[in-house]
Amino acid sequence: MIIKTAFITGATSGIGKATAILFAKNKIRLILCGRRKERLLKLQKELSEFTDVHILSFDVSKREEVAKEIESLPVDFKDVDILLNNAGNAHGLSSIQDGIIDDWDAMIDINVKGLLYVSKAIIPKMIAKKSGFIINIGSVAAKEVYPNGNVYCASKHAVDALNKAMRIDLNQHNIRVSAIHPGAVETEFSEVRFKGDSEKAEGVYQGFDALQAADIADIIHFVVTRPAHVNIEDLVVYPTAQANTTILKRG
Ligand code: NDP
Ligand code: 8X3
Repeated sequence: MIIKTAFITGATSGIGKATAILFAKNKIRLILCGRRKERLLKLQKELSEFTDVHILSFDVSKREEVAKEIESLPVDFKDVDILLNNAGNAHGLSSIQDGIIDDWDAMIDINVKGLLYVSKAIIPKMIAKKSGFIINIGSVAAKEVYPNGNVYCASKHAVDALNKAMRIDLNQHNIRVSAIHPGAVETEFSEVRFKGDSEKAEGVYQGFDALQAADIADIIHFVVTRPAHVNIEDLVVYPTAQANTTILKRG
C-alpha cells in the first residue's frame, strides 16, 4: 500500500479524533490540528505506535495563524494527500430575532472562513503534484434548515456549496472532493452549542441510538480508499431513529 499523509482539522475531539485513530491504524501518516494542544500531544503519543504524527495547534478562524502553522510543516509532512476539513461547531440555538451576533461570527468565521483558510494553504500542494483528496464535513444542516438553526444551517449550506465549487475548480488538477453530511452524532458538539450546559447537551442524545464519531470515521475511511477513478460527491448519514432534521423517534 502507498503510504498517505492526512491533514485533519478538529482532531482533538469527536469525528476528527475518531478519524485520526482509524487512519493511524491503517498506517496513514497524520497531521493533527486543533486549538487544545494538550489533547493533540496526548493523541500524538497514543497514535505514534501506529504511524508518524505531527501536530499543529492553531485556530482555523485566524487567517495569519493558519498560513503560518501550515507553512511551518516539516519537509517530510509537507506532502498532504488527504485534507479533512472537519473543525467546526454550532454556537447557540435560537431564533434569528434572538440570535447572538458573537455566535453568528463564530460560526461563519470557523465553519466557513476557517475551512477556506485551511484549504487555501493546502490546495497548492495538491495542485503541484496533480493529486489529492479533500473531504469536507458538512451536516444535514447543509441540506435542510430547521427551527432556530438559522446561521449554523447557513454556514453548513456554505460548506455544501464550497464542496461543489471545489470539485468543479479542482477537476482539472485531478483532485477529488467529497462531503459527508451527518445527522446527530454524539460528540462534544452539543456541549459547545449549549455553551457547557451538560444537561441540555446530554438531552440531545437521549432516548435513541445516536451516531458515534467512529461511524463517521468509518465512512470517511471508505470514501478515501475508493479506487483513484471513483469520487463520491457526498453522503448524507442519519442515525436510524432520525428521519430528517426535525423528525427523531425517541424511546
Ligand atoms: P466536537 O465538538 O466534538 O469537535 C469539534 C472539533 O473542531 C474539535 O476538535 C475542535 O478543536 C475543533 N474546532 C472548533 N473550533 C475550532 C477553531 N476555531 N479552530 C480550530 N479547531 C476548532 O464536534 P464534532 O466532532 O461533532 O464536529 C466535527 C464536525 O462535524 C463539525 O464541523 C460539525 O459541525 C460537524 N457535524 C457534527 C454533527 C454532530 O451531531 N455532532 C452532525 C453534523 C455535522 P479545539 O476545540 O481543540 O480547537
Ligand atoms: C449537527 C446536526 O441537526 O444539530 O450538524 O444540525 S444538527
